[in-house]
Amino acid sequence: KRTVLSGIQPTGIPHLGNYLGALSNWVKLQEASDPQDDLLFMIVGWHALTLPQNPKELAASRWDMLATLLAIGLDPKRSIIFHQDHNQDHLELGWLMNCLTPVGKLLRMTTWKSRIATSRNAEESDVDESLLNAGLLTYPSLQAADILVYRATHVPVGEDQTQHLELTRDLAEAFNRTCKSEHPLFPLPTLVDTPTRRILSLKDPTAKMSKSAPDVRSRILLTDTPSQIQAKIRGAVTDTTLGVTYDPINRPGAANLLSILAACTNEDVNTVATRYESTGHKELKADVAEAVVELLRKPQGEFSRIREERVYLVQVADEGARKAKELSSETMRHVRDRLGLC
Ligand code: AQP
Repeated sequence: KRTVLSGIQPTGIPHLGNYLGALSNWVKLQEASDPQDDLLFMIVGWHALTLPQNPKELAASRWDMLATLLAIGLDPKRSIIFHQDHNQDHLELGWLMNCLTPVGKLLRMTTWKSRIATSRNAEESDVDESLLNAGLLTYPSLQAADILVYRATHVPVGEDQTQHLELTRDLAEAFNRTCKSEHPLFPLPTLVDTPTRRILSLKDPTAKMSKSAPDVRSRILLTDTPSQIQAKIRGAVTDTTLGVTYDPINRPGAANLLSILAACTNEDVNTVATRYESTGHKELKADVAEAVVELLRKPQGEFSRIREERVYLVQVADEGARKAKELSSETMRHVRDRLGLC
């Protein structure tokens, strides 16, 4: 039996990177799963709070994210779809994980280091790290708790999450070692790789496509209209070399467009690249735009429909929280027992 778990932050409408790198893979896993597997997909509101959020926008994003998960094909009869912040067990285990996590490990997380770098760039002066909020530093421990509280075995996330999953495995081992018992409580979760590993910013192909990047033209949102998609892809940064080749190191912009096209058409990226060898970026961009418009057509229609069905969304969220809590309370009973907190 497998327990598959993944999450996404309600920090805005998901972009093509989230969709190709994570969400579409969740649906594939759901379709390929056995009936006895547990599948859990959550909207991680507590993680979103590690950066400043406007409460009204956060509330709207939480509903929109739930509508998105349903629109792309996650089925609440098959998968447990829920809000992380509806289940307090995450916080309790998160605290216990904090008590097992060496601060040095958190300080070495690349996500923490890149947040410091981002703040430095934004303020163009030295940043006093001690002023950054503690949640930003410790969120990998909470993420470990998100996974371990369901004793998840398989975690489909993007490659940017590899280091966090390693920490989760270390913490699971540390707990199993500290609280010795005949059977280790936590399985060591493995990362489920995605065929499309990383979609890059359309404006800066050295960075990943991101919800929070300041330039809205750097990302394609799942709600963008066909003309917005066409305009953004037409404006994507490429290079001046003639012809198209797949060379992620030296020609990251074109390589990104080829990866997007390959993901949309379910082909190998090198096969796609050979078709464009003797053409130019203009032709490639036109085909990428057409493929993305087609890929997003169905989820977009579903999203506009489900988004309006608030009663249904509340029902899905309540039912998801109930099922999630059922699984996590069993883990927490064992955790408290083994720690002497009973
Ligand atoms: N550009 C990307 N390419 C492939 N996968 C990606 N993911 C994120 N960006 C890309 C994967 O999407 C899942 C959910 O991500 P998240 O909402 O937890 O946020 P994030 O990883 O911090 O990325 P975002 O979307 O850019 O959000 P912000 O800007 O708010 O930080 C994860 O599995 C992630 O790997």
